[in-house]
Amino acid sequence: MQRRKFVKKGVLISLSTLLGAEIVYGKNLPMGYELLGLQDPDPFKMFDKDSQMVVLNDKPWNIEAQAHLLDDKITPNRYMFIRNNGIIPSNTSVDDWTLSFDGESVYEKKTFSLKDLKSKFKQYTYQLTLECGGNGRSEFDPPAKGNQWTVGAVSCAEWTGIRLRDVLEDVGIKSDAVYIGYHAVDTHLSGDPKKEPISRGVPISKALQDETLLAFKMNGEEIPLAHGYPLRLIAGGWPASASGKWLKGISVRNKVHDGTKMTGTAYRVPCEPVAPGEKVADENMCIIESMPVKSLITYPKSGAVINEGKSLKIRGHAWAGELSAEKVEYSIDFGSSWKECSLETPANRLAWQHFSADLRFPKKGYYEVWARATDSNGVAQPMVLPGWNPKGYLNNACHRIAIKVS
Ligand SMILES: Nc1nc2c(c(=O)[nH]1)N[C@H]1C(S)=C(S)[C@@H](COP(=O)(O)O)O[C@H]1N2
Ligand SMILES: [Mo]
Repeated sequence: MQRRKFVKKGVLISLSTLLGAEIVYGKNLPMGYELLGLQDPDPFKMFDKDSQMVVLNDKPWNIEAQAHLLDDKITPNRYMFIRNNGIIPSNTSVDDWTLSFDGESVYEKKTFSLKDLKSKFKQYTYQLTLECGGNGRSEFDPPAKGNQWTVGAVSCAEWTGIRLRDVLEDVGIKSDAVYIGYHAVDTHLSGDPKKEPISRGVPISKALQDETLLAFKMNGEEIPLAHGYPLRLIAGGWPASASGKWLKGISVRNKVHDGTKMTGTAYRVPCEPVAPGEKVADENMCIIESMPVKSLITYPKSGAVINEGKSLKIRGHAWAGELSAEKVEYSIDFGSSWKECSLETPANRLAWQHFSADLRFPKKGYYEVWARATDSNGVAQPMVLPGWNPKGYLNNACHRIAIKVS
């Protein structure tokens, strides 16, 4: 007689996380059983997100914030955007989680248990800005295919983990190492277990930075499932696609990593500017590295009404990839004059910076407040849409909000 197979404990735990409740008789569930509660899920409950978050796609789940939801200095889970290329794994159990290092540029493959990683290496905590390369895509014309992100695919949470550098030192890498690539356990939309939904990476120099983490905590707690539980690579300041969730492997490569979404037009832009709509050959597309300078007004919410004679305090964040923001200015006259905001220094490298200003309006009427950040190289955000590119990446145009004085 064949024994009936039951759902494993680790799977049950992840299913419970997705459902937001314990599956009381879970040990009776046969393997492969489809729970009704997961068939028509409420994404806000399932992912513990605020109901003002905007669902752009449910297969796979892609959810963005709105500017005013990102007002916290450190982004809490409920306002953090979700970007998935495949299906969120349900077999994530910390108990038997491992991370393997392989590739041309390691002497031999080495596997660590998550427990070992946590106990063997020193832990660090940093606030790290993660912005999807496609944030702002919805404004490009001709339009680019993909999730139509407006401004909400950015976050700055506090991540705790160990330095990838420390582990690479322990593994031992050859001098010809040029890139690392990540491997994860989310499934391809086709369901084909041999296909990876995404496997990106960063040059070895970025991998060896202090702030590049193998993270197992977000904002002081276990990483929420949708954001990479139980282990995630974090490479702040670069397109967030470089920060692999549900991390199971790191390949140390002797050439530029060629995993899924590293090649062709994925996360690449034309090396030289092109006219909108122009076809660009693959060999003329360059990998996006550090993200460009950008800012977001997070208070007040666009459309706010204030009384005549009252001043208005605005605030928000600015970030600049590998660089820092040197100044943030605002304009209330459609960019013909600018005044400086006060700007805080970052909590650490690669964290977004907070700005604020007290605004006065000359009389009753309609205004728009624009914000413009300048990075430490003196490069400012454009006021109009920057270089069109086939996949609609890197829109760092100035953010604006509407204000009525009555
Ligand atoms: N394993 C895995 N890692 C991934 C992805 C993914 O689909 N699978 N998406 C990437 C992309 S494109 C982005 S923008 C960020 C989004 O991170 P978040 O969902 O935690 O906000 O995760 C990156 N890491
Ligand atoms: Mo992304």
